[in-house]
Amino acid sequence: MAVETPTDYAAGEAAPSPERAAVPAGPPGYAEDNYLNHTKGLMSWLVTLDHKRIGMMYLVGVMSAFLLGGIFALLVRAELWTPGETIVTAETYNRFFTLHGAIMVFLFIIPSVPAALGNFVLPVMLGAKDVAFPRMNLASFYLWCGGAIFFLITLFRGSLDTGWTFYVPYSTSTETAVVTALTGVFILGFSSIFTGLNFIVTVHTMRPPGMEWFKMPLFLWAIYATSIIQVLATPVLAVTLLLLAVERTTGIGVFDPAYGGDPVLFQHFFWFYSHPAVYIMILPGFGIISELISTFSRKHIFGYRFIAYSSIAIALFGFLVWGHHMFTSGMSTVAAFVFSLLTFSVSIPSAIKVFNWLATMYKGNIWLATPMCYALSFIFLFTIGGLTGLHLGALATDIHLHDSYFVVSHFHYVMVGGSLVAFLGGLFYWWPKMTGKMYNDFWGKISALIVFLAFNLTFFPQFILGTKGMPRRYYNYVPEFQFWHQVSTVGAFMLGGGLLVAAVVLVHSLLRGKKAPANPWGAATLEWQCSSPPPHNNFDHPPTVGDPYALNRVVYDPDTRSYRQIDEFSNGGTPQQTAKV
Ligand code: CU1
Repeated sequence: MAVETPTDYAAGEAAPSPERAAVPAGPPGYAEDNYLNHTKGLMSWLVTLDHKRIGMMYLVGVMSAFLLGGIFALLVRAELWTPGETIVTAETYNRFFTLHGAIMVFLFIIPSVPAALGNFVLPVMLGAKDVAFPRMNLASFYLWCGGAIFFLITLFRGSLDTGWTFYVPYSTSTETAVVTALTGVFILGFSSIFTGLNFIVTVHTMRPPGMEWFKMPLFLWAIYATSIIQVLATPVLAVTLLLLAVERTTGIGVFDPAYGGDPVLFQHFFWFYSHPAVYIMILPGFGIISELISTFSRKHIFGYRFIAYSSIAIALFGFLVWGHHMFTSGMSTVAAFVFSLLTFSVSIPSAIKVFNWLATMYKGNIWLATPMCYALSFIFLFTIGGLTGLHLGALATDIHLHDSYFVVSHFHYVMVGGSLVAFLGGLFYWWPKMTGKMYNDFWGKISALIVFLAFNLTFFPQFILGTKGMPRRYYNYVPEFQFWHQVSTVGAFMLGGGLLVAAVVLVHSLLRGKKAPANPWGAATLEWQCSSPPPHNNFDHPPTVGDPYALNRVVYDPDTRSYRQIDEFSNGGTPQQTAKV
């Protein structure tokens, strides 16, 4: 994909107002001495304790995993172009969809926002120098690498064909490398627990004076709620996988009926983690969207406390609904009814967020920069994902839709339309802060548009297929399903193209982008008060802690052609106010 060399890479390019126009090279706020060049050499990165560098290393890691998982997704869609064999055998196909799911869930989505973006942003946004335990932070990263290595070994040791859920009894009998993969997930679990623990302690102990709980940006509330789930739920998965590995290697009966075990027990244990894990994957995305919607609507976030409390509510309610994955596994009607009711109740805090975002945008001065395009895309796609969840949470319709493509589509609307799109929005939002470089906003928007259209083309047909009875994970299908499968496959390759455009835009900015100002978007949270990229210790001067959404206090200064906090104008000059609240 060739990207035309633009003449200007500044934030405000193609923006509606001239005040948001280009920032000249080397604007105020660009730090010549920053975390990227503070120390030099490969070793200075490998043993770094700087949360920003660890975040960047995570970013490289999770993006590599995303590329690998994406390749398997395209192989799955290519195979489904025709019924029966298109490119590979049924056995290979089972490996493809398993590896796609396992890599995407464990190596990409779970660490993407918290460990990569969160590591970089959380301390700076909080006004802290680093996380509470920098050494444990580095250890988390190396645990992630260890887990990734076990996944790579799995690929070369007979691969894995159980589905990412490792359901028994098949996972105790398949010839593929189940124990190697389980070891990988087990190690990744510890990486996730350590990151969560670190963030909880950081939020409790590292807040600067004035940063009260209800002055914390909503991204921090979301990361905090996510961390609680990571610490409380992940050990259950670890123990479950350990039991499965023991059963597989020693034949001690836990889950497999052939050894006297109970397979439904595995499903209970697995989903006791994996439903909350869905919130590990989506809650940080909610946090990003709250920041983007407020900043790019130039308005104070609507319903701050409701959004903050709803994150905590989702984290707690998320632990009570795991049974909705097993309505057809032989559960009593009473239990199924209770799980269904609780499932509906967890949709309330999610809906609260969506309504508050819409209310924030109402009468806002909306700036359609690349991150905002991803945020709007998120609201649309996540809402479809959420609403189709109601069909699956309702007992009667779930019997029909269970294990069909409807579930596949619902899950991807939440995980890709939700988590991935929010991740991309956050990446485009914080990219100038992380790298000190501005990207081409026009091509960024094009990537957001392609991703949005291609995503719907890929997954909307799957709702239709699922409703008509196409089961998930099947290699073969009846000829009447071929049309929608082909539409979906075309969409998937377009989606790959859209993501490639996004990647080219970002990489291109590293090579040719203009230097970023401290606050290219005019946001009011603390990470924009330090220079871009931030200095080694984040802040040269203690940041001014205030309302994180008081966008009327961030004004455009035409003399320096960048945004500034209003408090900085102490010389009596009247700054031009562009923020409308
Ligand atoms: Cu669930």
